[in-house]
Order: sequence, then structure tokens, then C-alpha cells
Amino acid sequence: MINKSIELFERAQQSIPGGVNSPVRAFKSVGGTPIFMKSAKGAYLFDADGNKYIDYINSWGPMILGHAFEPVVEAIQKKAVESTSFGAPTELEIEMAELVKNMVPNVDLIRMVSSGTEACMSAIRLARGYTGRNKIIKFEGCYHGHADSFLVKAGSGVATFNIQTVPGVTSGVSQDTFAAPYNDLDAVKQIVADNKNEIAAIIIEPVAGNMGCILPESGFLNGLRNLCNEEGIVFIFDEVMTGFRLARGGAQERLKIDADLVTYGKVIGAGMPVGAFGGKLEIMKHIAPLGNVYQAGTLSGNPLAMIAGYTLLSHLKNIPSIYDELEQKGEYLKNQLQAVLGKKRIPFVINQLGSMISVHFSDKPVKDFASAAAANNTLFNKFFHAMLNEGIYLPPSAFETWFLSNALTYEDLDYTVKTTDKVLDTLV
Ligand code: KE4
Repeated sequence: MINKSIELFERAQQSIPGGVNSPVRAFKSVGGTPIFMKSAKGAYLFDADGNKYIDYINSWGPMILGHAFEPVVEAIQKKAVESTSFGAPTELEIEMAELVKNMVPNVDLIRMVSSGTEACMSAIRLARGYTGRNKIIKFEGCYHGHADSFLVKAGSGVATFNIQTVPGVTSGVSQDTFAAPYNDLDAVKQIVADNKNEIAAIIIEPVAGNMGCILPESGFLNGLRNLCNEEGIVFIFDEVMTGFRLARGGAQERLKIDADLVTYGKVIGAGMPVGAFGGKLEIMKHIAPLGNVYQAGTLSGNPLAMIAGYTLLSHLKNIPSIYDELEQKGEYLKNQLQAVLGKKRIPFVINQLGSMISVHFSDKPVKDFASAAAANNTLFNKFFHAMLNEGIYLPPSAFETWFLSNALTYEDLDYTVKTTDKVLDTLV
């Protein structure tokens, strides 16, 4: 029973576009009424009607240790009474930058912003300013936020709503963005060869999470790294999802590849608005006020956001067992789902790395946007609602990764697997 959500959704649409402040929350691709949440604690969400859900979205990534993690809540409460913003430098921002540098060794300088979009947008501008080149390469199905340059064959909500070209993005902007298939190194090499000395940056989700979870094939990222070295292209890892999640040092540590610039969001803010971009001094020294690549933000380094992120990152840094536990839970969920799905008469693929996982009803590997789009996503949409009705909150789109929090118990995981087994029998 979700009468309150239905009522709130009606009301919300009178004053908010589509009734939501971010399109992916609208359940447009899966259909039905978005669930309005009232509170959350640990691995569980509680909606406006009092229903409880096991959460596999975790605010699209930030809640890696679960909702309302006490140390973070207490830190915010304590900091709030000292003012919520100064618009002036603070020691806390230095401590936050030093903590990130300690966790991510190849970052010499890091700039805080207020969202992943801002981080990626700024990183691209910096790469263009540093190289003097205009063009960028991204990958079909990857999502780097809603800055104009990125809304070309993007993932997440752009893919979910099948928006081929986003109105308002001018041809002047989109002509400088090339999109190659994920895992297709030859396609990237061809674009670079056709645009010799014109490519400023290649930006990639090192493990993609915006077309479901899609892993880089062996040699792909190293091939891009070598290509960038040979061609003087800035290699940007968009770690808004993977940062501080796949390892303390994120995908760079996990996959043992150094990018030139790296962007962060989500976990770095513990659910408060924080993004960041950082990298080698050689490049970062071009950012204002050091250099002339202008980038700014009234609330960048905001004390509440900083203390939230600093508190969460400190836990992740100082309790290494967290990553082992997340690893084991991700593997366990994948193996158990594999076992129950394997007994069904439906083709499926499970992609998983650490605490990122997705299920695709596909009879072939899902290794790029085309194969993710070719899966039986109609079945996924029915699966989504069947799980939701049983109290399991999955991302409302086949073009999203699921995120595990370390607050999930093995009972939660077992219930998820048992419910998957049960609902699929009713759907196929
Ligand atoms: P934000 O501007 O939404 O903080 O971050 C943009 C962004 C950048 N890079 C990656 C890899 C991302 O996944 C995101 C945002 N992720 C989506 C979920 N697919 C955010 C959810 C939403 O749009 O509401």
C-alpha cells in the first residue's frame, strides 16, 4: 500500500518538473508511482506509508556504510552550530584535501566542488585549457553528469529515457564530443587518428555504472592509458561512483592504473553535496587562482559537507576490513543469484565487482551500451516492481548499477536471493 506516495506524487507534480528533482527518481522507465521516502537507517529505507525496504540504491552510491551512519550524523550536528557556510577558507578543507591525497597517492592537488557534474565539467575544461585542444572522447552509456559536453550518448537517465539528442545542447558543443563503444579500443584509436592533435581528453568510468555495471575488458584501460601517453591526451577517470568504493584508492588502486585527472562525488560527501577533481600538479596548476582555467563555487568546501565526507572517508581509511566485508558480500550476492537464476529458463548475465552489481536478462555478455540495451529490459522493469512489492528497492532502471552498503546483513542478501527466485517464477 503506497497511498501516501501516490498522493505526494500528485502534489509534487504541481510544483516540481515531473514531481522529482532528478529524473531517474521518477520511475518513468519502470512505470508506476515513485516511492516517497521518509527516513532510512543502515540498510533500510522507510517510505511515507511506513513500508520498509532493503536498499540497493543507497542514494546512488554515497551510503557505503548505510544510512544515518552515527559518526557522520553526529559530526554534522556538531558542525552546524558553527555556521553552515563561510565563503572563506577553513582548516577543515585542508584536512579533507590531505585525507584524499593520503588515500589516493597520485593526486597532487584536489579541488572541492558540490556535485559530480561540476567535478567532471571542471576536469574537462581543465584538460582543454591545459592541452589547448577542444575535442573530447567519452563512451556510449557512460554518464558524467548533465554538463552540455557529456550529454552525447550518455548513460543513466539519458539512456533510461532513450534521449538521443538533448534539446538545448548546441551543435557547437556536441561537435566536440565523440562517443565510442565501451571496451572498443580500436574505435577510440580511429577517432584519435581522424582527429590528430585535436583530442584534449578521454573521460571514462573505469568501471561503468550507468548502463548497469559493466567491467573493462582486459587490456582496455591500459590501451587507453598508452594511447593517451603517445598522443598527449589527458586521461580522466570519472570515479564519482567507484571512488572510495572499489578500494580505498578507488578504481585506480583496484585496477592498478593511474589516470592524469580523477573526479569524485557520492561517497566523498557521505550523502552531502560534494564533488572533487584532482590530479598531477603539472595539470592542476592551471586551475584558477594558480592558473587561468577558471572554476569556482560559493559552497565549494562547505563545512557541513566537508565534515560529513571527512568523517566517512576517515572510517573507510582506518578500518580496512570494511572493503573485505563489502567484497565478500558482493561476491556472495552474485554467486547466490547465479545459483537461483541458473535454474530458470531465462537468459541472464550478472556483472559484479566489489559492491557494484547488476543483473541483465541477456543471452550474451553485457560489455557495452548496445548489449545492455539489447537485453530484455521489459522483464527487468517487471522484476523491479515485483521486488519492490516484496520490500527490495533496486534502481528503477536496467541502466543503473546496484550499490551494496556494508550495513547489509547476510540475512538481507539471502532474502534478496530468495525473493528473486520467487518473483521470477511468477514473471516467466
Ligand atoms: P552528480 O552531478 O549527479 O552528483 O554526479 C554526476 C555523475 C558523474 N559521474 C558518474 C559516474 C555518475 O554516476 C554521476 C551521477 N550518477 C547518477 C546515477 N546514475 C546520479 C543519480 C541522478 O542523476 O539522480
